[in-house]
Amino acid sequence: MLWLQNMMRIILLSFIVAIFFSFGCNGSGIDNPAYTIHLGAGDGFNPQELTVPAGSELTWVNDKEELHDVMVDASNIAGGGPMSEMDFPDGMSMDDTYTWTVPNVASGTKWYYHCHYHAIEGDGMHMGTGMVGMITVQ
Ligand SMILES: [Cu+2]
Repeated sequence: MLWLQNMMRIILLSFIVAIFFSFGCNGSGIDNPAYTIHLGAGDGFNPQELTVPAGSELTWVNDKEELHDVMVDASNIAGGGPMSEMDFPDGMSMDDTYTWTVPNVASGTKWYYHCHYHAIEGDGMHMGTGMVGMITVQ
């Protein structure tokens, strides 16, 4: 019954290999760095500028009673970007949180963004004025 023993060994080995790869290939989504940006603190975004690895999870939270939002500047060169209007069409109220995941793009990619209630947005290559912020990929 040597063939049976060998067969069992092969089945066991494939099982171990399958388990190994199911862990190894599932790297994304685990332990993505998380950052919190506060809205309204000092009449702006705090921190205003943030450099983060691709895949980071950014959460904006409104600490104040005033309505705010998070809008990528319309002329921003990199596509996508944070848009709290998707979740909060009437603005973010106190304690509302909006989360956006930084896509896997090249290091140095930037998103300029603003609060449309309290800022004039930038030209796509600079921050605007007022309540504005910037995300850079590490
Ligand atoms: Cu605002």
